[in-house]
Amino acid sequence: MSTPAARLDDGLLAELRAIAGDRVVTNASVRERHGRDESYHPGHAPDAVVFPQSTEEVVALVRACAARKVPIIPFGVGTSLEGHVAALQGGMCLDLSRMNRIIAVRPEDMDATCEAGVTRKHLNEYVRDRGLFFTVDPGADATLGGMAATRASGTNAVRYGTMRDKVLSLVVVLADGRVIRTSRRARKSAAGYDLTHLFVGSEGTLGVITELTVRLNGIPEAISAAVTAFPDLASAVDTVIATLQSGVPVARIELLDEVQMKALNRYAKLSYREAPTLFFEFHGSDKSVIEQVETVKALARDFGGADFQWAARPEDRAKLWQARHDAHYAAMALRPGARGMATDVCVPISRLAECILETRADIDRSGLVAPIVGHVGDGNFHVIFVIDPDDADEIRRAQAVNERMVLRAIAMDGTCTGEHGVGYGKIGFLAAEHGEALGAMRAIKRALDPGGIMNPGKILAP
Ligand SMILES: Cc1cc2nc3c(=O)[nH]c(=O)nc-3n(C[C@@H](O)[C@@H](O)[C@H](O)COP(=O)(O)OP(=O)(O)OC[C@H]3O[C@@H](n4cnc5c(N)ncnc54)[C@H](O)[C@@H]3O)c2cc1C
Repeated sequence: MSTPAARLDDGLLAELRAIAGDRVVTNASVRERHGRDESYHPGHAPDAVVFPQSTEEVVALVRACAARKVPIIPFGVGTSLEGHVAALQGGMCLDLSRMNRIIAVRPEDMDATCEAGVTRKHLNEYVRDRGLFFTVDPGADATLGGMAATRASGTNAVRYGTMRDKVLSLVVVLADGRVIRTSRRARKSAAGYDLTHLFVGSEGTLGVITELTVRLNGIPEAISAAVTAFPDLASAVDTVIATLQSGVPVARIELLDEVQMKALNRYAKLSYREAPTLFFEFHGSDKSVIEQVETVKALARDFGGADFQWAARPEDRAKLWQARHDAHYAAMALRPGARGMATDVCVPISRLAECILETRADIDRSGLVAPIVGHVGDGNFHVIFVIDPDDADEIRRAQAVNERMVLRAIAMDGTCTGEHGVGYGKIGFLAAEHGEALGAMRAIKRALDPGGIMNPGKILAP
């Protein structure tokens, strides 16, 4: 694969300005903000940030960069966690946030077509009055384009699926400026290669997503949430497995370990028990929610879960889930001045208890501060290492625990990342996970981006 060496020079800058005018920005603070995500990975500022307003503008901007082999890094709102938006070789950052029109909502088909810069909260506010919601919830108010590009999921994927399940069709500007639509709106299709799912999870390395059609769901008649603490991590995870095996269509089932619960209590002035805890949410009719709750309550009791705290009113539920979504920032607050190194793995559910327990023991042996939280219904969990960014030894120890955790997950037939993606942080693990299949991925990259200009240095090492 050829490596783009070209920098964005004054000649190209003039061309970009002829296309997008004063929406081409070279101010240092804007460039720096666009070269880093929410992770601990060092940022790399792009040479310019451009804010396109239409697919046609994206085409013109991509063509201008492609002609000079200048890198292009698509950008949503920068909430990714593995160094995804770092401009490792400089180039043009394409910030899609001004492409934020909701083009169509079709209640009868339960889908919506949006520009890539629409955020999930924006879409949800827009469709709520029609009794619909967009289910994928990674906590952060990310763009749909960024969520598709990272194959994001989050708390209610256990019931409703991830971006892989929710994206019906994409409009993509390829690395040479050609525009493709990956599929029609039909709920299913057997017509040719599945390009939609090729671009979902491609992290800006194959093209720029400018438009998405996503599936929506009906807002359930009844929603109820609950929190319950367990004597140890194994009992909490066993409750998850028993819940899934019993067929209860639980909408959310989240694990927070005792370190995370302590962090939450301190951060949000709450008074939860500082023990491994499960957060649940149940969706359905009034009758079915009551049935689900009773079943799970009985299962949890078998594993020592006690003191179910219920939240049926919307404001109480919002408070409960806010506490869950605050997990990252609560962990940071355990050590003022620290930075978060968030990492995730995912394993088959039957290996989840083993993987979490071995990882918890490894963290404890390392002497690091690192809560575990997880979308455990999917076998997915996160470790948030709370590290001193100036302490090289501490960073090294955290990276070593992370590496052991990832290799443990892969050895259990799991993956190095269930939802955060690869960026450049997890790039070193893909060979262990994919083996020969990595060669097929390289062939796809070469075919769609022969100049290697699309977000270079991500997913595949140059
Ligand atoms: C506190 C916190 C908690 C989180 N929890 C979760 C979680 O539970 N589950 C989860 O899945 N994620 C989680 N995330 C990460 C999640 O927010 C991001 O991965 C998100 O999906 C990225 O969207 P974005 O708009 O911020 O994209 P960015 O971060 O701007 O970009 C992400 C990647 O997508 C590419 N990209 C962006 N837009 C486009 C486009 N239009 N076309 C092509 N490529 C594009 C970029 O080049 C980059 O590689 C969390 C993040 C934070 C900060």
